[in-house]
Amino acid sequence: MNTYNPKPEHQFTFGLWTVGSRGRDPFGSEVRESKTPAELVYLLGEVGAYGVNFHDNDLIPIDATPAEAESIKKAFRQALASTGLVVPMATTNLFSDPVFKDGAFTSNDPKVRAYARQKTMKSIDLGVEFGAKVYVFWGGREGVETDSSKSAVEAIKRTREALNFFCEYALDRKYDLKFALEAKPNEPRGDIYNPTTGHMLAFIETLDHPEMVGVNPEVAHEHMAGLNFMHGVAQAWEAGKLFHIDLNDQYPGRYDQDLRFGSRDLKAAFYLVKFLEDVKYNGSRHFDAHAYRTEDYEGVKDFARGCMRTYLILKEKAAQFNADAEVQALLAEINADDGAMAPFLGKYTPEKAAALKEHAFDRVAIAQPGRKYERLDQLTIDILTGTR
Ligand code: GCO
Ligand code: MN
Ligand code: MN
Repeated sequence: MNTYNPKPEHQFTFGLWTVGSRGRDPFGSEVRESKTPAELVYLLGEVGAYGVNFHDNDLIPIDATPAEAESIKKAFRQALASTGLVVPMATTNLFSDPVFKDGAFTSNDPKVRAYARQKTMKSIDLGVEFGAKVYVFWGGREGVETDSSKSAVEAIKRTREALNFFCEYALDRKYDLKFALEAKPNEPRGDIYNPTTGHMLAFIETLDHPEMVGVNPEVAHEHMAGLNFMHGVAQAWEAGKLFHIDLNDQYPGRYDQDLRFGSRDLKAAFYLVKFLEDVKYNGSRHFDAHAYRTEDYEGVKDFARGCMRTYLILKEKAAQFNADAEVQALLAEINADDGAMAPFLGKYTPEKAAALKEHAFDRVAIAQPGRKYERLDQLTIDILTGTR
C-alpha cells in the first residue's frame, strides 16, 4: 500500500515565502503570525520536504545590519543541519521595495538598474553560500501599465545586458550555478515582458552564454495566459532548458491564486506529473503556492503535505496508465506504422521530394477511421478517478 510519504529522492522543495506567507492580499492584512526562516525550516522538516528556497530578503531583511544578518544565517544554518534540508535554489527580491516600482533591470532610471545588479550579485553570493545550484530570475516588476512609459525593445535589451552581466559574474567567481528564467504574463505589473515560457526560450538564445540559462516554468503563470502548461514544459525539456519548475494551480482568467498543486485542474496536473516522470526530469519539484488565507499554521502544514501527496498520487496514476494493457494497446494502434511512408518522410532530399510529389494518396480513405481518443480519454478519467 502506497502511503505517499515524501522522500528526499522526490526532491520536493518549498520557498520560505510560500509556507511563510502570512495571508496578506490586496484587500486584507496578515492573518498568520510571522515565523523566522529557521522556524519555517523546522516546519518544512516536519512535513517531509527535501529542500527550501529563498529570496535574499526572505532570509535577511533588506535593512538588516551585518550583525543581524550573521545571527539569522547562523540560526538558519543550524535548522538546515538538524532537519537535513538543503537549499537547491535561490533568487532575488526585485519587486517588493518601492525602489523597484518601475522594474529592476528594465527600469527607466539607470540608478535603479545599477542598484538591481548590485542587489542581485549579493543575493547570488548568499545563495551560493547555502549551496544553491539554480538561480531563478522572476521579473515581477519588469513591465508596464502604460506603453507610453517604456520602449518594449529597450526593455528586452536591458534585460539581456543584465543577464549577460550575471553570467560573466558567475563565471568570474567560478560558481557552479545555472540561471532559470521565470515568465509571468501580468501581476503585479499590468503587463510583464517575456510573458510566457516560450518567449523566454526564444530570448535565451540571444544571450552571450545561452548554455548557462534555462527556464523555471510555473503552472499558474501559463494558466493565467490560457496556455497548456505541460506543452510549455515539454518544449523547455526538449530544448534542454528545464532547469527548475514551480508547481501550484490556478483558474485561468483570474488573479494570481497560487493554489495547492493539483487542487484546480487535476487532469492538467496528471499530464504534467506523467510528463516529468516519463522523461525522468531530475530537478527540484518546487511548490510555489500559498495556503488559503483561512488557515492557521496547522492548515499551512496540511497545504504543504497536500502538494506533495497529490504529486505522489498522480505519479502512481501515471505508472498505472503506462502499465494499463488496454491503454497501451490503444496507443500502439493509434501510432501504428507499417513503414510504407518511410521513403517519403525523414530528412529532405531532392529525389524524395520528387517521389512524394508523384505519389497518389487516397485522401478520403485515409480520413475514414476514427482515432479512438474518446475511449482513450475515458480510460484516463477512469484511472484518475480510481474507477479502474
Ligand atoms: C509570483 C512568482 C514568484 C517567483 C519567486 C521566485 O507569482 O509571485 O511565481 O513566487 O516564483 O519570486 O522567483
Ligand atoms: Mn507565481
Ligand atoms: Mn513562481
